[in-house]
Amino acid sequence: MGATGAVGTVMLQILSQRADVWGEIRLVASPRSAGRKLAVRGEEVEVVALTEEALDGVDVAMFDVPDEVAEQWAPVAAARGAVVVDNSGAFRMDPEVPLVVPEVNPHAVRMRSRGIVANPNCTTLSMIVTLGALHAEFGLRELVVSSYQAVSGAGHAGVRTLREQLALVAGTELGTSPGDVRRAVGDNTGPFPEPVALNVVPWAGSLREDGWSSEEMKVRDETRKILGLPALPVAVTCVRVPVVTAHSLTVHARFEGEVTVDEAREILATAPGVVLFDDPAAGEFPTPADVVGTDPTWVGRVRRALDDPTALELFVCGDNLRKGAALNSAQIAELVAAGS
Ligand code: 2RA
Repeated sequence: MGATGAVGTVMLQILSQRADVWGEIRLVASPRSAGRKLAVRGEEVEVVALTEEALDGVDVAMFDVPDEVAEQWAPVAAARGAVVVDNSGAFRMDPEVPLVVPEVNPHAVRMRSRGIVANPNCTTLSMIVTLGALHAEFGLRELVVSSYQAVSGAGHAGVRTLREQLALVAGTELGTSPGDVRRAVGDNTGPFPEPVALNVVPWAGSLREDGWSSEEMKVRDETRKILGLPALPVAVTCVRVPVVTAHSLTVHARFEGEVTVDEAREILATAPGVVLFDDPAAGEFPTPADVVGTDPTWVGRVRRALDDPTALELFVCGDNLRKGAALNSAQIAELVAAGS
């Protein structure tokens, strides 16, 4: 469901690249996109509109649709016998719906009494595999993170907006006086509250209580649920940056006892789904421009906190459309298909 969206498009590539455990793959989208033909597993498949009949005979339904569509249709799909893997925010905090990251809490996939398994938000997913590996060894006690989120997190509209704004500012002297970028891009801020070209925007999502954004609340709540730490202190600031794809985060993680960088590096070097890329003396650390299009979470800048021997500082970077969305959904679906 949502085959033509930004995540759906990547999902078709991922389903075409991974071991093919699927029989029929049915592509479903809004009536507006019905009739389009899209390639998956080397075949052209016609997109059909989302109806009850489109769900007939489906074993696993991967949803990447807005919250309100998932809220309405995921229970319909589950009632017709499908296990739903949902990438919306509609069910993530439902106690009867597991929130699963296969490298971190694969066992949770079985606890799906509603027939729905939730896929975390891309910002949480971009750091949680790294954090899960460190938590398993050291016992996480507190987290402070800032995100540097790519515009594709806001879908095709986000990417279009950045490209249009870049075209308006490229080759100019803009960015040197207050408001000059804003005047150049006009009202064309798309899904973002401020210009994103030549800028950073300390906002993602919608307004929640006391000035927090929905995105910040998701990172906190989802991290707690996935790691099974319901009282974990988490402080988050989410920021949008002029990057097309791949979210990055700075992470300050405090653990139960003293930690060393050597131990942390050993854990990260062997953790499934993580690549340690950390040699600042050689200019080596992950950046979105290098990790985009890849599957792992990349981690670098591993340091022990200067003022706290129980804390580590990290920089993590991952493709928000792959591990941050479609790949994690596909991995969950594969666990279900394998009998979990
Ligand atoms: C964003 N995390 O980057 C959101 C999308 N799920 O906007």
